[in-house]
This record gives sequence, C-alpha cells and structure tokens, in this order.
Amino acid sequence: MNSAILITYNEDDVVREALALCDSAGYKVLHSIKQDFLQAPKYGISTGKIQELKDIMVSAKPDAIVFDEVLKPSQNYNLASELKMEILDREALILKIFEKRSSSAESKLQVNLAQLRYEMSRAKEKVRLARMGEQPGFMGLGMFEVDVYYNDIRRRIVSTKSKLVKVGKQHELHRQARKRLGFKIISLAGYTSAGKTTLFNFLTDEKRDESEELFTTLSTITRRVSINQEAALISDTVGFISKLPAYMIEAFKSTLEELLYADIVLVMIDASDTLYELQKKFKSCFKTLNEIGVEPYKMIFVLNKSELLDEDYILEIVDKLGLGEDKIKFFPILISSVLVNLVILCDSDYFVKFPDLFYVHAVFQ
Ligand SMILES: Nc1nc2c(ncn2[C@@H]2O[C@H](COP(=O)(O)OP(=O)(O)OP(=O)(O)O)[C@@H](O)[C@H]2O)c(=O)[nH]1
Ligand SMILES: [Mg+2]
Repeated sequence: MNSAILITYNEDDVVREALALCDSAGYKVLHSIKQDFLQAPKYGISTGKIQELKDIMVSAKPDAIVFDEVLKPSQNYNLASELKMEILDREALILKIFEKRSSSAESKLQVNLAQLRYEMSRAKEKVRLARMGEQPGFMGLGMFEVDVYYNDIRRRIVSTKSKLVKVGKQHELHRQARKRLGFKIISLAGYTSAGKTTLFNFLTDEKRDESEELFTTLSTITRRVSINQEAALISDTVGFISKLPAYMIEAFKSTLEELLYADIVLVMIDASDTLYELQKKFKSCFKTLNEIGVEPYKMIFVLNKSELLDEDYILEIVDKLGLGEDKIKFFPILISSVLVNLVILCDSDYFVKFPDLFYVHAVFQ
C-alpha cells in the first residue's frame, strides 16, 4: 500500500469519506491536515500551510499528497512544483479507485475515457503554460511535441468514445429485447456504499462483491427476479459520490443509461449516516439522477440499513429529507438488506409501525 498525507475539510463526515476514498484507492493516510477552506487561488491551501506541509512531509515521507477538493490544473501544477511530489486531487483519487476496480471491458473503456478527459483538461493548461514560457518543455518535450501529446489525447478520446457508442448500441438491443418480453425493469441507484449490491445479491442469489470500500461496483448487470410472485428485471449500477464531475458521469453514460429506461429507480440511502451526511448524499444523488435525466416520478427512496436505527430517528430522516411530503411521488421505504427485512417483499414489522411508508406496493401491483 502507498502512503499519503491527506488535505481535507474540517468536518467529520467529509474526513471519513476522504479516508475511505484513500483506503479504497490503496493509500494509507499518515497524516491529515484539516482546513475550512480549500480553494485558495494558487495552491488550494494558504501559502502559510505549505511550509507546515513541507515540515510534515520531511518526517512522514509520503508517496503522494491527496487533496480532497477538485484542483484547477494550475493549482495542481503549482502544488506539485512546490512540494516536488505527486498531487492527487479528489478526481484523480476517484479515477485511481475506478482503475483498480474496473474489470469488465466496458468499465475499462469508461474509466479510460474519464482518465483521458482528466488528462485533457490538464494538458490544455500545460500547453498554455508552455506557450507562456512558464513551463518550458514539460516532461522534457518541446512545443511541437506538446501539441503532438495534446492531439494524441484528443484522438484517443474520440476512439474510446466510439467504442463506447458501440457498447451503448448493444445495451439498446438488449433493452429492446427485454421490452418485448414485457418485464418491468427496476434499477438500483444511490450513493456509493449505500447497499445496492447487497440488496441485489439477496434478490437475485448473485454473488457480486459487496464491501465497505467505495465504488465496489463499476458495471451494471441485470437479472430476473420475482417480487410478490411477479417476474421483473433488476439492475445493479455504479454508485454516486458528491462532486462527481459531469465528464465522469458522461464517461459512464452507457452504464448509467440503464437508469433512464427503468420503470422504477430504487434510490438506496444509507440511513445509518448522520442526518447532515444523509442530506448531503441525498442531494448529491438527486442531482446526479437529474443530470442523467431520470424522471423524479420513477424514483423510490429506500432507507437501507434500517436495522441500525430506532423508529424516532427514522421518522426524523423521512421528515428532514422531505420524503413524506408527496407520497405519490416519493415513497420512502425501509429496508435492511442485511436482515432482509424487506418491505418490497411485504413482510416486515415496520409495516404495522409505519403504514405511511408502504405505498411502494402499489407500484408493483
Ligand atoms: N448494517 C447494514 N449494513 C449493510 C446493509 N446493506 C448493506 N450493508 C453493508 O454496506 C456496505 C456496502 O454495501 P454494498 O452492497 O457493497 O454497497 P453498494 O451500494 O453496492 O456500493 P458501491 O458498489 O460501492 O456503489 C457493505 O459492507 C454491506 O455489508 C444493511 O441493510 N445493514
Ligand atoms: Mg455495489
């Protein structure tokens, strides 16, 4: 495992997520620097903090600096030149995890596209700096080679995209076939680690990896299930995370597109998070689903890990997330994929306790 110094925000849940991201990417965090503000123009952090960071680096000897915010290419460049060390901003860290996790040909292409898009935005900056004479010969290249490098990334983006378009067409054919068979399609969506795969495995008897680590699932699979004696198809998909840039969503389009064609999107929420975290993740999921184009009337919010909570707290969550307000559109359901206390399967104590939360039935009937 590599080691890193983490620079993150001064908020417990943010620190926890950043540590989980580092862990999933294979970085052991030797030291965390917590800041209220990470968007200082030159380095992201203040110049004063740079000296402190240098001192810590001398004793900790990390392999990289993880910066838990999206850095502009110029900030990344400034930090790397000042510290003489690889800087992984939030996007680069997520890309590392994606790279580690991608196993199918499709997810490899998607990750590759996201990496190229990331590199492209950096290449633009490097070319700009080279033109201004500020970065003579980056990577030992002259001006001509810089242009070659830039054009090469562009060419690889076009080629990867066209391969993904082909994969997208195959998905489309599958979808049409499924439509002809007349099955209802249920997709699982939600923040990474909400428990999508655990539920999917339970419903389908599959053995896909489920784990505490972030982004365990990177590809979509669909299986036939029987819910209340009715056959349906259910898909497990890639999880979301806050500050997921548009180009990453775009790169995973062929996978996430499945959500667009679902009859129902079960938006899994880890109800064991703190209220603050819950609201933040909820907003971020809703935003991502909107960006993908999933219509709100298809979404059903599922409060997972409910066995860890007491009833008052559950009601507070429903209230805080505004889930109880419009029951026609936003039916929250409670489940625990671990205890298999599944409302969808219609056999739970909660049915008696929270009759309001059980409108989901109607959807399947
Ligand atoms: N206590 C509890 N833990 C759960 C429940 N459902 C899932 N988990 C745990 O939550 C963690 C994440 O579960 P996954 O099913 O991998 O989550 P995911 O949403 O598929 O995550 P990604 O693939 O990363 O997007 C695992 O450690 C599961 O064991 C639940 O109902 N209760
Ligand atoms: Mg998963």
